[in-house]
Formats: sequence, C-alpha cells, structure tokens
Amino acid sequence: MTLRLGVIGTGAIGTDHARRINHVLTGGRVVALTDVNRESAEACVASVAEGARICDSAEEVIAASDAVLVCSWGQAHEAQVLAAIAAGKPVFCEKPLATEAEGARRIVEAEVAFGRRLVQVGFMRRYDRGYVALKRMVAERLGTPLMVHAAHRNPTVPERYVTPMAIHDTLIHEIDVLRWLLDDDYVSAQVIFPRATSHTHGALKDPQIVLLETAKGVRIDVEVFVNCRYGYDIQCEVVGEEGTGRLPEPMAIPTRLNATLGQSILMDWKDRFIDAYDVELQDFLTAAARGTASGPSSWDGYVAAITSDVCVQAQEAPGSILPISLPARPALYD
Ligand code: NAI
Ligand code: ISE
Repeated sequence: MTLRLGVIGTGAIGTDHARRINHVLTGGRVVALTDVNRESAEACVASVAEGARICDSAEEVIAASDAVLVCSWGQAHEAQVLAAIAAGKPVFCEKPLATEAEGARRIVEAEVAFGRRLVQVGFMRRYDRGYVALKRMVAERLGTPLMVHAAHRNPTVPERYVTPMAIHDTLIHEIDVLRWLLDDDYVSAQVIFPRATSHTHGALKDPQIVLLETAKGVRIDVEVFVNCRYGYDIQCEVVGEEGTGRLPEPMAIPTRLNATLGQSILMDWKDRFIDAYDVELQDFLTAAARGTASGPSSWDGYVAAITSDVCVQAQEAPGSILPISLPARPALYD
C-alpha cells in the first residue's frame, strides 16, 4: 500500500521531508502540498515532489491525503494539526507542536476526544543512534544520573529569529530529548545571560544558559548559542554516580595535514541528524498505514511546550528560578 501524503509548508524541512518520502523511504508518495508562498510550493514540486498537486489551503491538502506532514512555521501548527485530527488523518508535526502550552493542550484534548493516537511530533533526536546509545548507557552503566551538561550551537540563524525562539525553536530539542534520556520530568527552570556575542542583534540575546532541575533532582545546564559561527554543534554529557557518558560526535575523517591534526565540523542541522530524520519519518509512515501514530506524542509536545513557556518567562526575569508543574497524563499516552 502506498500512502498518499500531504505536505503543509514547503520551506527547508518541508522540502527535505518531501524528498525523503519520495526518494528515500518506502510506503508513501507526496500527492498534495501547500505553502503561503506559492513559489516555495512550486520549487518543491520541481525539485523533489514531481506530480504533486499544489493546493490553496491546508484543509485542501488534508482532504486530498491519507496522512499529512505539518512543516509550516510554529505559530501555524496548532490550527493545521487540529484540522488533521478533525479529519481523522495521521499527522506528523514538526517541532514545536505549538508555540505556547495552551495550543498544545487543545491538540491533546482533541486527540483524546478522537480516542486514538494520530499525532507524531518531530523530535527526531529520539531516533538518533548516538542518543539511543547514550540512553542505553545511562540506563545500564553510568549509575544514578546526577547532572547533564549540554550545548546547542548553531552557526547562524535567520534575521527573524528573536530571544524567545532560543527556547521554543532551539532549546525545545533538549527539553524533549533530555526528559526522554533521563526518564524524568522538569520541576524548575532558570535562564541567565552571559556577555553577548557581537554577532547578534538587539532583538536576540545570544548566548543564553538554561538551568533545569528534574523531579528526581538531576541538575541540567544547556548553553544555547545560535551565532557561534564555527559550526552546528550539539553536545551532551551525562554525569552519573559511576561514570560519565557523552553523545558521540558525527562521523568525520580525522586528518593529519599541513602540520595540523584536523576533523571537520558540520555546518547544517539537515546533515547532523540526517539518519534520524529518515528513521522518524519511516516510523510515521509505518504507523500511519495502520491509521495511527507512534513515537513522540502530543503529550510529549505538550510537556515540552509547558516547559518552554516557563523558560520564556525565566528569560524575562533573568536569574529567577521558576517552578514547572504538569497536569495528569491522559491514559491514551500511557
Ligand atoms: P522555513 O521558513 O524554511 O519554511 C517554512 C515554510 O512554511 C515557508 O515556506 C512558509 O512560507 C511556510 N508557511 C508558513 N506559514 C504557513 C501556513 N500557515 N500555511 C502554509 N505554509 C506556511 O522554515 P523551516 O526551517 O523549514 O521550519 C519549519 C518548521 O520545522 C518549524 O516549525 C521549525 O521549528 C521546524 N524545524 C525542525 C527542524 C528539526 O530539526 N526537527 C529543523 C528545522 C526546522
Ligand atoms: C531549527 O528549527 C531546528 O530545529 C534545528 O534542529 C535547531 O538546531 C535550530 O536551532 C532551529 O532553529
């Protein structure tokens, strides 16, 4: 069976996911797509989604497809995911599920009312081989986890990227993956701002340090630095009672050249997690063929959004430690 896929938002990741569906993975074909910028939709069809129909709205895409990928900007996700749930269609939603917790809560409520999982959130790091191996190491070898030191560095970001996006666009990956890695939830957050880089602008404080505390007492520090210039660099070290474990670097050839020891660093998120994106979307296709969804759920997207809202408040009161509290988890997500 070949699933008819729809893509809503055909920018950087929408087009890359359309390429995956049509040219890398099995079980799906992009038949419909839309973008508020029609030229972007046309470029997607011409480059990777040959034969797909360009639609005028997300609703038209949903009607024409068996399952959909929501890859528009974060503010648009809620309405598009709710429309897919209302139509009973499996939906893969890029992170964040919603830019604020209230939006994510409405999605959880709609899915619970529908009575079956339909939503997978694009937290692809859970599918990354390095993170999967680190999780196993934490569970089996390192002893009780005590601390995590992490860094999320982008070489640059677009001009429209502003201070809160360091949380709901960037840190959101650590918020989800560290909770999954430790099998724990957060209870407090604090944000502090070191000296700013001269490579930022007035609407973006960069870098930032986010301190999280979990219910089991693990202390986490994450450096978010989105104008670091030198590369796309994701670091994570877990300190346990018996030892430490570190996220492996992506494969690269160590060189000895011109009297220098060298190893290149990737520049683009598309390359850093390329295998993880493939595995997460194949997982989506497999579950969607059964009319459902697996992997990171709306509940995970909601918990991430609650945590992210508190971190954004903490940005506005630098140094303050703010509590994070979660509602009870509906049985659908057990
Ligand atoms: P982008 O700006 O390259 O593409 C977004 C596209 O969505 C644009 O073409 C825009 O015209 C379109 N769009 C915006 N609002 C729309 C609406 N209401 N209906 C239809 N189209 C709409 O952005 P990018 O980098 O592709 O990001 C898209 C989403 O994917 C964001 O939520 C972002 O956080 C997420 N993302 C996830 C990544 C990951 O590592 N999992 C990596 C990059 C992005
Ligand atoms: C982007 O949207 C992503 O999701 C990337 O994975 C992340 O590293 C980057 O900071 C975001 O802007």
